[in-house]
Amino acid sequence: MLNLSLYLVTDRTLARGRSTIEIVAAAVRGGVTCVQLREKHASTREFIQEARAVKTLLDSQQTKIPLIINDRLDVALAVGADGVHLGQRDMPLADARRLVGKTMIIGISAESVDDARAADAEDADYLGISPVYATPTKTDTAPPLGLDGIRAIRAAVSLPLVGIGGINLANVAPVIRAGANGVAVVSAIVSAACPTTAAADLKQQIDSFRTEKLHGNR
Ligand code: TZP
Ligand code: MG
Repeated sequence: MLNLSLYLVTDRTLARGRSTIEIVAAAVRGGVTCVQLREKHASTREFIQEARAVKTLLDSQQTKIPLIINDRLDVALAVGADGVHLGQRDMPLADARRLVGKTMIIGISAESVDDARAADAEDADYLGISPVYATPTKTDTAPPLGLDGIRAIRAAVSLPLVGIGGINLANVAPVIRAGANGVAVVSAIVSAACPTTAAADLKQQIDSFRTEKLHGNR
């Protein structure tokens, strides 16, 4: 079962000089349940090299943590990653699915209810709801969907939902309460003084709200 509760998305430019592998290792110690390697400026060769290194690290963990590659199905295939994450301007979901069938997890960024319905109809494995809050980390986003956007998408599809954009310890709880299965974060972990503590604190918040939901306390 895919656990998307705390989903790390990497960004080497926000890591304060630390390497991506260092950040991923620290975040894994803190309890992230999924890792997306996001490289916007690396050459294909560098991207593959880094993806292999992250895969080796994740494969050495006792608990299986899936590796998802941002944008590039070819890189995901080359390194035997668990999945690929595609935005609305990346390779169309139908083409990606035709190329890899059900052998790979395919996540899709949904910027609207229409995007969510379309990805659901074409058999996405999960949706990134993007962006939930305003964020300086990605500048070409649609306007923030907010908690109402999560509720609307939750009502429209039954796929697993991951909120992304501007999420941190102070605002994570309402995202889960609004119906997201998990949250994806960049700066809240990658730029933290201690990525392990940052991940552990977020995980604790998320798990406590997920448990509350399971027990019907709210
Ligand atoms: N996609 C939508 S918002 C975003 C991405 C990659 C950036 C999220 O970064 P942060 O630092 O968690 O706001
Ligand atoms: Mg993309």
